[in-house]
Amino acid sequence: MYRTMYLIRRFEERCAQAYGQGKINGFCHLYIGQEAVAVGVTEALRPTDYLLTAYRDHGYALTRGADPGMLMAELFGRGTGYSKGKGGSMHIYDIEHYVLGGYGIVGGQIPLAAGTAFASRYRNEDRVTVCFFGEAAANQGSFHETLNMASKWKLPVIFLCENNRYGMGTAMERVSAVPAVHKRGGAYQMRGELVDGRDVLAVFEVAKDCAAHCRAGKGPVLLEADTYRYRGHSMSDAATYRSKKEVEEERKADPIPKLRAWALAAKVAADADFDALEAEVKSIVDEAVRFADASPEPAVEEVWTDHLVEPGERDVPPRERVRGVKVAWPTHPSGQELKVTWELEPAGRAAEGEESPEMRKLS
Ligand SMILES: Cc1ncc(C[n+]2csc(CCOP(=O)(O)OP(=O)(O)O)c2C)c(N)n1
Ligand SMILES: [Mg+2]
Repeated sequence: MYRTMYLIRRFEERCAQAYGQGKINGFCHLYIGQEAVAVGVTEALRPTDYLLTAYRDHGYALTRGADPGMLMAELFGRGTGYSKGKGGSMHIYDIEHYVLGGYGIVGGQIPLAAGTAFASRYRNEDRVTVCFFGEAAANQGSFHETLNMASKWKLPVIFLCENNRYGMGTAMERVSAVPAVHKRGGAYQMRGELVDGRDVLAVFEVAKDCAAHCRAGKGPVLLEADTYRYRGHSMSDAATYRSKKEVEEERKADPIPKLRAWALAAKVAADADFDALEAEVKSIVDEAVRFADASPEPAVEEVWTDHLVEPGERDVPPRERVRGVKVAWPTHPSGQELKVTWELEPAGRAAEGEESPEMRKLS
């Protein structure tokens, strides 16, 4: 977990540098400070569980094992990137690792997550979907509409709200009638939980429990992680809406040194182990930047490709295209093999449904 959090941090520090050098264009949102959330959750899930997120998305792909060089190349707009440089920072997509984007529309990924969860139930696949979004997205209509249907259909989704306290420059308390997002689960008879998003081990434990809840057919969970981003909203934000002192205070709870201190105190690792890990990660990130720098721009003709996929057309796995390695590609049962055993609860019975503890607390 330390290695992955450190990898995200180093990778994104190099993104900031590359942005300043004009190698990354357009929007670029950094995840620095929030690493414990992606890492704790990913460790608690299976590698074949679906993952969707917003535009602050580089770190999730790294937690799933995406190729750092191809990821950096995508940000640099190079042809060796995951989407041949056509997606860029906000639209990271790595289907080999079940990372289904990267979305720039706030809250846009939330209904899509209900769709993937519906698909896995329909196909009788034992898969959980985890959908990450910010606290500002929880004020979007798509959030409420999706929670309603996901709860009604008992879809296996973890709705994971990363509450970093700001939506661009707006503090959550200024625009929310219910700033504690996890409490909103009660409105939809849904389990709601709050976790310290700076503590990777706490995130891991609660996410494991939430995934078990979903796999047991008990329906979705709304999990809120209390976290903070140390950088501006995007690379072009000077973050004047919050004080330096506030950021300094928050940095004292940085999840990376926190895990190191815990491991040293528990004597499960020594300083030398961390130093070796950090050196290894630094060389991986150096190599990623070298690879992206040396990669060609996509050919002009690429403007006309990949817009539509014909039925049955084979997609070339990105790592196969770029690295020439054989890639295990997700497959799904065909229509013939579908055996749908899941029945939707008749509408009339909803009123008899048992009240969730959250609902009881609120009423
Ligand atoms: C539908 C929509 N409205 C507005 C925007 C502009 N916008 C981009 S990010 C953002 C703030 C989102 O904040 P939050 O959901 O808390 O995520 P965070 O950036 O903090 O990770 C806004 C309003 C957008 N991209 N899409
Ligand atoms: Mg936010």
